[in-house]
Amino acid sequence: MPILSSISTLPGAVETPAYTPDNHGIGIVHLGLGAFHRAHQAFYTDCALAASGGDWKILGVSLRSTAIPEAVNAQNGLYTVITRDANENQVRVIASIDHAICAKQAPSTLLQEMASPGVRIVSLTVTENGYGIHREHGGVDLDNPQVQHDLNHPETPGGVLGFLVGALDIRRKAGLDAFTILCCDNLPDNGTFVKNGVLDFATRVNPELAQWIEDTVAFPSTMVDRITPASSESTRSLSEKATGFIDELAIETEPFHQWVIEDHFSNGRPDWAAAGAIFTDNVAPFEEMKLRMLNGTHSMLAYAGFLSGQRYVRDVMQNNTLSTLVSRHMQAAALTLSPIDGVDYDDYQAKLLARFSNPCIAHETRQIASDGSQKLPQRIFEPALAVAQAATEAATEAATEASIDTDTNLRAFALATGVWMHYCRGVNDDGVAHVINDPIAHVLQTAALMNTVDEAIAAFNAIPGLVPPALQSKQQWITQLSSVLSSLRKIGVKETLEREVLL
Ligand code: CS2
Repeated sequence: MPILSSISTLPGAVETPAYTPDNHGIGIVHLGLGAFHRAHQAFYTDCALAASGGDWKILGVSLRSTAIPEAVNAQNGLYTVITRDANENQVRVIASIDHAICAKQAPSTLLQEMASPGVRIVSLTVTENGYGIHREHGGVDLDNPQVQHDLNHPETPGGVLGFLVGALDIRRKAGLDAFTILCCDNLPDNGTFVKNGVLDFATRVNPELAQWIEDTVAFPSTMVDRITPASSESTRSLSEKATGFIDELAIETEPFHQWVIEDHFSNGRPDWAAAGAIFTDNVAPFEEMKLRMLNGTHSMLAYAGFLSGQRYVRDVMQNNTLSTLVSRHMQAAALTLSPIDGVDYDDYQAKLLARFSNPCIAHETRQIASDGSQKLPQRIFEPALAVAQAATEAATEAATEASIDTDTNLRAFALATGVWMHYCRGVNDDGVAHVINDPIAHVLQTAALMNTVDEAIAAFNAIPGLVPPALQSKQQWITQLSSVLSSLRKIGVKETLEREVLL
């Protein structure tokens, strides 16, 4: 079977780009060429090119992998997106990626590409852990070996900050306009997060460069959403059957997609609204809603589900105990949010439950369980702190009632934290070992394996930048967390979850 590399020979049932890919130049460099980017920003850009044209094709960059760029180039940037739910499979070929390079193999080429005059946006999906930015103080993480390397070798960087600052330096010296830096990772206020890291890095290189970046580079915040599991053999075979071609880059995803973007760009942008992107001047409430209701619940169900032997999110949703806890977590998260005009949280929750239950999306609990130390602060600890703080304020008014409500609302977050800590032991209740995929896996495992519950909680609390000190100091939080963890240790995951439902 030939490799997918042209849109002219595809069967009629496959949707093809409604524009001529060769007629459009590159306007975006994207760092992080994984499945999520291919299902989300590249799809939006494909729609924008079809609707309004422009030189907005994407140069895709893998920071380390050589396999993905090789496949992208062998396929002329083309790949299939299979949109799946119980009703149908829609197959569409996307052509918005022009070509790709591996940053590790060709750092100077990438810097030159990022500095080329046509590039007006550099976007990123490098995961929460991929920035080299310190989560506590927001500056560069000087303990990160990649950051150290890039500060010492600015001409051949390997990390995100090194490339961004290096390319902006070349542009400034050449008298070119800056590009917009568009963070598309699940982090609160992600534009400001990256801005602080970039400015700190630039200040260490050259304070004048930092000032120029501050004056000219826009860092819009964004909220991105589309549930996209890692591709599998079955994804590739679905694509082969539909297209008649081999496609190493095929992805499966859900019909739903959402992109809320702060409308603040240094140098223009594609017509992403053509695919439904929402432009606003305040992304924060949308991001908080998604991080707490979708991602927070995802993390809880990933640990609870994985430890109860559920492989996929859709299996979790078929289990009465787990699905009750899923709804309960979403409700608790919704209570921590401020209202957004035109958004009904009950409706948002109902849609999330339906999305999680999509029988055609094979989203592994193991995949979501990765990098907990990078995800839980914004997904679980921040809303837990919001509940605990609101309780302190209310306590002066109606002490007893407020404290009962707080216990109930805090419980959901304590459960999510407890199952994560239990997961971090690296074995399930039957003694079967699992790999903890996390940059500080060893530290987490040591803490989780402490003899007593109190010692374990204290060890997690002592990990820098993880549990906010303000939350650690709330007695109600510690009481709820230790009750969950004691139960998990004493009667195991299954029974703890069953009892939890009855509370
Ligand atoms: C998930 C997200 O893996 C995870 O941590 O919670 O990747 C989630 O699927 C996306 O944010 C959905 O938009």
